[in-house]
Amino acid sequence: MSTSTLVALPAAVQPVYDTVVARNPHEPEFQQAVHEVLGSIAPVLERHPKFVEAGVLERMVEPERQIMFRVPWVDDAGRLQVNRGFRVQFSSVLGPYKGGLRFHPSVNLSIIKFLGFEQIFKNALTGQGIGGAKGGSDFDPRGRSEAEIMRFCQSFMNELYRHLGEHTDVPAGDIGVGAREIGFLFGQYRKITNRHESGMFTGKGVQWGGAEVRTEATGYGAVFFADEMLGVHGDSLAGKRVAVSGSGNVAIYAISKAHQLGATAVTASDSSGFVVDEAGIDVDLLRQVKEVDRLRISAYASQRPGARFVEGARPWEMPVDVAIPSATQNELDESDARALVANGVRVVSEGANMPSTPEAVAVFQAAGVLFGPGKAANAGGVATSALEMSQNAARQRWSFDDSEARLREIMRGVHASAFEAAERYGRPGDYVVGANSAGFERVAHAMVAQGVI
Ligand code: NDP
Ligand code: 2IT
Repeated sequence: MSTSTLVALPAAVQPVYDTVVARNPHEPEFQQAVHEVLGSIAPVLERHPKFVEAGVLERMVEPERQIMFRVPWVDDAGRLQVNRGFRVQFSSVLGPYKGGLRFHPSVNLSIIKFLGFEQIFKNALTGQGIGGAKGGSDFDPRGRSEAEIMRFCQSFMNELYRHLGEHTDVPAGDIGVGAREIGFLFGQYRKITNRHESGMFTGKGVQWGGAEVRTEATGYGAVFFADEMLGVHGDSLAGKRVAVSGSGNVAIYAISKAHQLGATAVTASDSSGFVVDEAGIDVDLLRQVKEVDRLRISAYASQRPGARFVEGARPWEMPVDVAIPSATQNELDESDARALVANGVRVVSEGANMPSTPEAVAVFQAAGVLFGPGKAANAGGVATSALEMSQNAARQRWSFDDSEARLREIMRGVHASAFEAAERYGRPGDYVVGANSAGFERVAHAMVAQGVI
């Protein structure tokens, strides 16, 4: 994505964007995320002059606090390694900072800021009391032994712990941070602080303070969101053909729930290529390959009769009714969107954060595709994290079925908020405008009420 290809912003918000670009010149992903929100909210500012008087926008695009730190550790060969750690605490106006940690070699300040910025509005949309944050490291877990991963996590927490706490900042997982890493991170926090403070991390193992359905929640939620969008048109996911990208936490549970609702997910992918399985992706095999054996996605095709591996390509060339991009940012570009539209796609529900480029979103919207942006469609993960925080605070444990029913209800609410705001601002069916406006309104009202902080 280059910023020159972005559509012009309304005059009321352009100066804020210009300042963001001038202040953060080497942060293209952060600029992209800000541009996307600013492109929706000029009518909201017009309706609420107080938001302008209180400088809500100018304050919102500047994180409350940004932490960067050294993470030294020793690998199995006895060599010293140094990584960079990040935590961007973007907004605490609605609750403690909340958002995941990403371990991936591509992580830099721009990526963490884009994710933290998105998180503010996503978390607001859930209706729960959680602020927005993101963190992580450029550490690459791939090919590392379990002992190396543990030492890295311990060193990372040796610095980050001082900025966390159940009423301060509550991380969770994201790319490269799953149950294993959360265990090591939580363990080190407990050791340093001498507190078993369950509510300082979400995504914990269910045997030690974790919540049922948190593991499944993001993928399940993205599928529920697709079903909600179809429901407006008297349709449902049953019988639909679905393309999913990624093969990690979000992808696995999106595929699983799509099957439970009567659809067939025919693809999964990783950064090496994608697999096609016309019979429907076998979730147990996918989990075995990716989460237990930690192999590349091609291993799925070699173990599953009838499946094939397409090297170096993305699943968007497949004819499908529904696409659920669930890998990473900007993984679906304009030509991918054109291919999907030409092949008859009707619904796109973003499991990942900002997977579609702005040009791709424009193609979907011009073609009348039902497009659910990540900050609405993947909000089920963080919403279930907030349920985990509630359970930790009350020292309770809710059942799987009860938790899933709550998730379904939350996704209904997220959809309804985005749908209703889009209508209110004269853009019926535009979930980008709807999600941005509804999330922004909630945050902005709170910022006005709490003064210039
Ligand atoms: P995982 O680490 O479990 O899986 C990530 C998947 O995406 C892998 O298949 C990985 O393939 C692929 N991927 C990662 N980076 C790239 C890249 N640069 N190019 C191509 N493929 C890539 O992460 P999650 O499933 O947790 O996260 C997936 C997306 O969902 C992210 O955008 C994340 O921010 C978002 N998300 C996650 C939530 C959660 O609760 N976990 C909540 C809301 C959103 P490979 O192994 O080859 O790298
Ligand atoms: O992007 C996201 O919403 C997440 N990675 C989950 C954050 C959380 O705190 O559960």
